Amino acid sequence: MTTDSDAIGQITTIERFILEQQSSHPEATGVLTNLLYDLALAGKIIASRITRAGLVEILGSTGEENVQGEEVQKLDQFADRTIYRLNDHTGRLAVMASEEHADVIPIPDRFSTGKYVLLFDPLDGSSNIDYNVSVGTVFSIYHRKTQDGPGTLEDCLQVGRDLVAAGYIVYGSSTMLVYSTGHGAHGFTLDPSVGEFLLSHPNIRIPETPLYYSANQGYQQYWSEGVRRYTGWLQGHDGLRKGLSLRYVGSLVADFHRNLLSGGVFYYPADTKDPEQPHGKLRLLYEAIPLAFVAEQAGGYASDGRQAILDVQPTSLHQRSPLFVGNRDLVEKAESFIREHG
Ligand code: AHM
Ligand code: MG
Repeated sequence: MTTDSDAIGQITTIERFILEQQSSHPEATGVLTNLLYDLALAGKIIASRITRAGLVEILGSTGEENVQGEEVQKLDQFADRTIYRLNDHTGRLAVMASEEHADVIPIPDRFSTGKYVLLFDPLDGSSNIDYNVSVGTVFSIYHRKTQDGPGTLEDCLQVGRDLVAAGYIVYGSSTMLVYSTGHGAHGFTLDPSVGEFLLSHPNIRIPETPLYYSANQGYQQYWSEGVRRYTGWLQGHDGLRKGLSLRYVGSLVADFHRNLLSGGVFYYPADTKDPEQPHGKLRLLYEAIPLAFVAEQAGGYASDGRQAILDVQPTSLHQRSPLFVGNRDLVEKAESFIREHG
């Protein structure tokens, strides 16, 4: 990671940073600024609930009331509902879509619609919660394509190159928010004592010398010849270079975030283990595209093995895609192994 030395020593809240970025765009109306700020607020609310996750059995289980008299929801439902409720009434959005919902989420009739579209995975990797392992929220923002009225599916199925902003919040040993509006990728760490995200990683650049590769090698038998050979290459089997170390959390945001800061590649390839999911597990709209955007903004690259993720035209809301993301040269190497060996 490289940082702007100028910024070190200064304390910049995410609110100030977003406002300063807006001031370099005189045409900006502030709507995007407020939308991003509310996503940061969602992150704080979700983070505070996650830190109490282990107390669920003490405080009450799902469907019951906890000691504060609140209904205890599953955390992914809680995260989904939090993001929805912060955004349904603001007049900024035409429509939303979430990994937790089969269809697009309309803005209720009683509220006005706006010019942006918000897509999100409210709590990715939530199966890790029970083990106190990091999870994340991923979000993408587009301009609506339809002119006015309620937003539609067409507004949600946009190519990643048209993104206005994207980012994620990782709930780890600290809570961090990383986002980009197409002017670099910037990271903020939540100071829980004051409840503010503070700029900690300005202008993130993926280090040129990578440290890690990340994939679920337990599924290697289901991978194509090209992906298996690529894995051998990452491990240094050709003897030309030192192999990379393996790190795999099994929580996409955490795996992506580590490799963004350390250099490396994450991949979840197409596999044959589930004939219903020939394109692998990860969702193009909610996971692959937003992380591809952040990766490119940090000097990296993301591919489905054949083409840039950001160039793929989505055709359905919950479409799955293979994903290779990280240092550009490592991802391009995956493409070349797949071109040659399938
Ligand atoms: P989810 O959206 O149901 O949480 O699943 C996505 C998660 C990712 O966070 C992670 O990269 C992947 O599933 C791990 O899958 P696997 O257990 O097959 O390695
Ligand atoms: Mg997910």
